[in-house]
Amino acid sequence: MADVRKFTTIEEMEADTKALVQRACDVCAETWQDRAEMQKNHCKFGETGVCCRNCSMGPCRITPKAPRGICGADEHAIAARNYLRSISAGTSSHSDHAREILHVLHSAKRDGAYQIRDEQKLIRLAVEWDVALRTADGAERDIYDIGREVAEKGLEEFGKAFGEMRFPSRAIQERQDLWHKEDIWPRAIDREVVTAMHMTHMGNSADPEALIRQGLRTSIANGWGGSMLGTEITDILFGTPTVWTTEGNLGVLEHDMVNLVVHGHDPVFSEALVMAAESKEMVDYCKSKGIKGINVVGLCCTANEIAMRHGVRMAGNFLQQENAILTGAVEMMCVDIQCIFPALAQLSKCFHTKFVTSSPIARIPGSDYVEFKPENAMENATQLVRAAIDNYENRNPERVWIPATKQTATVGYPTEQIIRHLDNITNSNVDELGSYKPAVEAIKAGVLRGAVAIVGCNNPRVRPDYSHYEIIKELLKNDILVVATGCAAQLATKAGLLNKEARYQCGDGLKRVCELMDIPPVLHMGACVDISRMMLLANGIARDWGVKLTEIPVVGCAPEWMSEKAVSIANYVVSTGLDVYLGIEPQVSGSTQMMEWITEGTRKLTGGGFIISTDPHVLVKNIIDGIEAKREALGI
Ligand code: NFS
Ligand code: SF4
Repeated sequence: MADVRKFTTIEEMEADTKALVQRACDVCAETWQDRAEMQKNHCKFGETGVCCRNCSMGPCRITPKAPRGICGADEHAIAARNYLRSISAGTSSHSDHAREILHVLHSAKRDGAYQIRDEQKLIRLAVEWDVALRTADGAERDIYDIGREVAEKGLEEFGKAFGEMRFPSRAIQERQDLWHKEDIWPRAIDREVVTAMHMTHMGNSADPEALIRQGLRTSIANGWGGSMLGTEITDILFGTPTVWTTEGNLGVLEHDMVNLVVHGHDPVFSEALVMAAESKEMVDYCKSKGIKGINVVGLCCTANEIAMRHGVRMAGNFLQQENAILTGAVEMMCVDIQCIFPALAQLSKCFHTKFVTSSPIARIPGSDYVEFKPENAMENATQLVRAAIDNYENRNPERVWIPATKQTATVGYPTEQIIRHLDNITNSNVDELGSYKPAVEAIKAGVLRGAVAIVGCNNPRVRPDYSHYEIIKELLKNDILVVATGCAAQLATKAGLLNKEARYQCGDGLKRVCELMDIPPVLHMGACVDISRMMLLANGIARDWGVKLTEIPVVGCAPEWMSEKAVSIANYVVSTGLDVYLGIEPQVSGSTQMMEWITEGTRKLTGGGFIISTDPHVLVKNIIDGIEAKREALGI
């Protein structure tokens, strides 16, 4: 008989949250649940995108009685400008993160804190970018010299004076031609963001089409630029992820160990902390205090990064960040950039938790600020780990409550790993090594109906994690493979859907594919910057199939998105020719023209568009219908 595992239900997760929030009341602390209540009845102008404060004649708000701002901008211009600014902010976040990592590669040394771990990947990139592998006299170049030159070329992508960006030429010819024809091939990352800010300044573009087009171009600068750089260079520095079995949810915190939570996005900081915590010096120091050990766990996308490279356990996703501190069992929370609640500073003061910020990009009042630089990485990290150990004695056992809930998860499926698993099932057919052809064959045969990339955040506008959960479960039943990143991947972890046993929840076709490939039905592809991996996956499937990207039964879905990064991501997925199903409405609904642009207009331009429903059951039905329609159009 099939061994059907027990998943962790949303209700069980909610029971833990409820108990933790109750503890916040006990110590007079406030949580996002309280603040969401206080913010209820959001401003309708902001919510629908028709408030403009781009100059000090305003703010101007559009109503039937006041249909234009003082300068004459209408609701379409205002909503489109606000939307483009969101895309730009999202593109900036992923890309600036990538820039930092490029600088780390540039400064990497054989005997330094950061080394080159994946030389093969570096060499492949060097070849792609015409970086010489040999010196003029034919000798092999030092891999660190190659690394430096690749880093310089990568940094040029941000601000080159002439020409266009490199990575979009990784896309299949049809996409490249389209990006050129529509004039949305980005020139340089910083340039597209600056152009977007310029276009939206008072007295410039008021034409939604022009603003949408710049939005697409800016988003490609992210997905086929900043994010792709972030992923590639992180792999080169820290190793391309491989499969690990790990655990997820707050039950990974330990009663008798020092709990150090790393939260944010940039793996440079968290990698150093993991290394420091594993060092003999710190392990011994911990023992000398009579403590069992140091337990480093991750939150949000940092968790995804280090889980895929070290098997480090994951404490949870975005709306659980306060819960971690509310357990009373966290000695230190170290954060770097993005998705960090400023509220953590106050909340941690209600417990013994030290809250440490580390980046000039994310300064938070009330935190301990220890600026983190690659030059002093290990020194800083060791000091922080020591301080966490020292703080253990301040833990008040009476204030500790760690929920028992956790699940095992198999993580770490970048494209390279997926290909490896596909190779396993092609047996002797050498021609098919290194290709997605077996996956294409499975889709053509209908064993697999298609694939959905489930990505994005949590958002208090909807029941946290519920939409992710309902949508994923339904897709699996319908033989649709799920690839996941970000906080969506964390939900899958907490639920138990990243366990290989979850195949028993799938339709017969998907179950068989999981058995043949020895994979879970939800593949963890990493952090949100790694959605660039998903673009390469879709691109590879279209290439090996010999069809257009718009034709394959592969789509994106962000059921609970909230950040501007997500707006940029959704746009680059659409630019890549794939439909995106959204569970939260973009804030442009005050403009009929903008609603038309994001759902239908972009489809005419790029072949992809948004399908929106705040009801997860409706949304998943739309996804399945969309996938079946693509199959029908292909005649399969
Ligand atoms: Ni993505 Fe990651 Fe989570 Fe959303 Fe934030 S952690 S980069 S933005 S909230 S998925
Ligand atoms: Fe008002 Fe125009 Fe200024 Fe915006 S740019 S605040 S619509 S006057």
